[in-house]
Amino acid sequence: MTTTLHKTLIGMGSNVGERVLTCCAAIGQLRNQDGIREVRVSPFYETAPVGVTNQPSFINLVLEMTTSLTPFALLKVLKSMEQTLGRIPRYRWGPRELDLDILLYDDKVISTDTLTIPHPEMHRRAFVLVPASDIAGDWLHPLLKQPVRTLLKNLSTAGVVRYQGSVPCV
Ligand code: PH2
Ligand code: MG
Ligand code: MG
Repeated sequence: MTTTLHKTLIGMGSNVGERVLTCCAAIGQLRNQDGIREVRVSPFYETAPVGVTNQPSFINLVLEMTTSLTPFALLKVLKSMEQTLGRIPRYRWGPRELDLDILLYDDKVISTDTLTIPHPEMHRRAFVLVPASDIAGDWLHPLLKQPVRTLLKNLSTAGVVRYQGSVPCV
């Protein structure tokens, strides 16, 4: 049987607990996940909180992966991984142990209550576009029709710096 493989870009963030270790654990689990392969990992960044600004700074990175999962099956896997790795439900844009968002999935456009692709905020967020440009700069945003690296040129990258500590994965 043949399987159709898709390319997807995932955003990862953490600002509670052992941020780097949690991200590394998530990367390890994704590499072992049925239906996911070829996980490419961006550099890790330390980023100032956006939206709700009185919370700790984040670790942010992105992953480019190949998957046989549909967008909704992938969403289910990511949400369950957030829980397994200790995410406690809080308010919107608040602190979180682990956040895994589907940013792009092939050139698909999806708009439902539970899932919106492309991620509706990605083109406004330097903490997404800086790591995304590192590993997927050519990827065309299917609505804005511009590559990720061009979208980044419209943004300030203040508050997004390479993480200086050690990263015990990748
Ligand atoms: N995620 C948010 C809100 N604000 N700020 C940074 N720096 N990094 C994030 O991942 C982040 C945020 C909600 O998803
Ligand atoms: Mg998010
Ligand atoms: Mg999320």
